[in-house]
Amino acid sequence: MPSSRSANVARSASSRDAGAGDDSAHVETFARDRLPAAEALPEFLFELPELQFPARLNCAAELLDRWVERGEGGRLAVQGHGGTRWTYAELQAQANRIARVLVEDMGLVPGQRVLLRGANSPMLAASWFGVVKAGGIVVGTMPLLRARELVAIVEKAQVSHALVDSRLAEELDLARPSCHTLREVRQFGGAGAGGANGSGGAGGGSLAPALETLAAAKSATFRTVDTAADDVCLLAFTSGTTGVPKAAMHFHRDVMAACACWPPHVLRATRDDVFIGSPPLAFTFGLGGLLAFPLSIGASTVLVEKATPDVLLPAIAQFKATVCFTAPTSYRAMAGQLAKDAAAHDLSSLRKCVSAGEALPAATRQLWKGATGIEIIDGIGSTELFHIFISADEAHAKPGATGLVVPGYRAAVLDDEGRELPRGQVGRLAIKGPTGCKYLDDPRQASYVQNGWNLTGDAYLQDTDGQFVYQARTDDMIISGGYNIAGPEVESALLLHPAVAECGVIGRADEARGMVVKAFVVLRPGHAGDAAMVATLQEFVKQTIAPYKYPREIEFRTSLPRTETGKLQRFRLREPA
Ligand code: 3UK
Repeated sequence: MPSSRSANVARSASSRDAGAGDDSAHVETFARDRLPAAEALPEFLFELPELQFPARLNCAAELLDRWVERGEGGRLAVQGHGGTRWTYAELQAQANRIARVLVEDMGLVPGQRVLLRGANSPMLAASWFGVVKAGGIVVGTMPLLRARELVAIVEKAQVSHALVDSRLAEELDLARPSCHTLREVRQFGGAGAGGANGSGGAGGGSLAPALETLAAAKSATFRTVDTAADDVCLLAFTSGTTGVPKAAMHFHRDVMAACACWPPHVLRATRDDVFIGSPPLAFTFGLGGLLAFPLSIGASTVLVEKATPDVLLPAIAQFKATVCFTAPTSYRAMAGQLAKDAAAHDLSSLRKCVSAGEALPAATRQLWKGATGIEIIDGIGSTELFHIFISADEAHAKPGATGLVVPGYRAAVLDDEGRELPRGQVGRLAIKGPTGCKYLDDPRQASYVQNGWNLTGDAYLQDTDGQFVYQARTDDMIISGGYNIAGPEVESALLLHPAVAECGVIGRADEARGMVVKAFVVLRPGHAGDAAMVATLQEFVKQTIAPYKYPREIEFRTSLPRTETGKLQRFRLREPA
């Protein structure tokens, strides 16, 4: 640890009421010291009775230990590739062993940041709980991140420890020379994992024994560190497009608050449900939907690696999954595959489907319903607020709208001066609730949080039914010839045309009109991207929505740039080809 940091820790430890692990000799207050100042925080609402949290709370104890203590340890908790099936007791035992490796072999002290890296798997889930049980702070990383992005994360979070799936170790190995705070790295899932020597597999330069080998030698018991409800347990990095990444801090309480709001009020899953889906556990959409939410009700989860649509469909059938979490484009692609061969996959177990990450086009909702009979539960969430705050269950689903505010939260549409707009008018979406934005030491806190509201950066309107209707990211509104045009509305119109597989709409700078609406279109197989198709699609949009919104330019592509979380990267479409 650099000496400047030690000095800082010493100073803050004496000046602060240490939260985590009062029973431990030493605690790092790095995260606590870098919380936004009180006046920069959003207003927090804890009105619901289920949001009355005790002062001491460790979310791993709530989500995992509790079931074993209650005699439910024999219930199935998590499944994965290669036949892994762990009960709550088995998952707890593995997490306990990993916590012991972290503390006894790797010297972890509560409050230190532990980088986790791996595709979704039972071992990644056990590692997540191992860190949180030991009072550490999880720093999740998206599987596709490159060395330079990992360096930025390690620096920002002052990461000292890492647990890495050996198949993703290479980029971290490349990053290592620039990661001065990173002292202890162990790999899991390698060829030697669980064996006697266990070098940790592929990643060069790693001589430490594999995590599984170290864990196997430990006792399966571990006393979960007694943390404060407002100790940080997670740093969730936002998928920002430029510059220094932002780290959204989440308390133990935030994880449990998320479990208490959207899941019981909108999703309404039961303890017999089998959850499955695609979002990585490094993304809070995945962490909630595929780990915290199922375990909060004693249900089970299937952690599938790289759950692209062609992997997810057979996995739903194989595991008889009942609740699915994925992004709109994934539902669209899966519906396309089912249209080709409906009998190829037995989806009869599936009963609830959740979409988030970007707006769900009405056409995609319709296609999925046609293919499966299931009405998708759409929901908007964010990394800053941990999970979904506006959503609609099957009965309230309204094509083209995101839904109603989730119990526990308040939502408003504000004008540029921060005044609430009447229904029907487009403005900035503003949210308050039990969770809220707390960036780690970041001036950008002041743009996300204003006057106690979390401003998500989305342009929305509230319709006469109270439903919130997404327009666009506020930066993505297209202003053309004096009109405001929301790209996603034009995309939704294009997606209704049978020749369109995928599309993205942006504003291209234009001398005469300020911006012109430009569409990038991926056609379904068997259609030609020629001048006739351009004219056909333009005419189709004019017949579907107000004609001035039609795309004056259409460019055909074979694919569109997307993030790992399924979001269209509009900024990349704006770059000159
Ligand atoms: C957009 C949506 C319209 C919107 C997320 C569920 O996506 C999540 O978090 P991110 O921080 O992005 C947040 C932004 O994504 N968005 C997400 N869902 C929708 N837009 N309709 C939707 N249903 O711009 C929002 O501000 O990556 C989603 C749960 C947890 C999450 N972190």
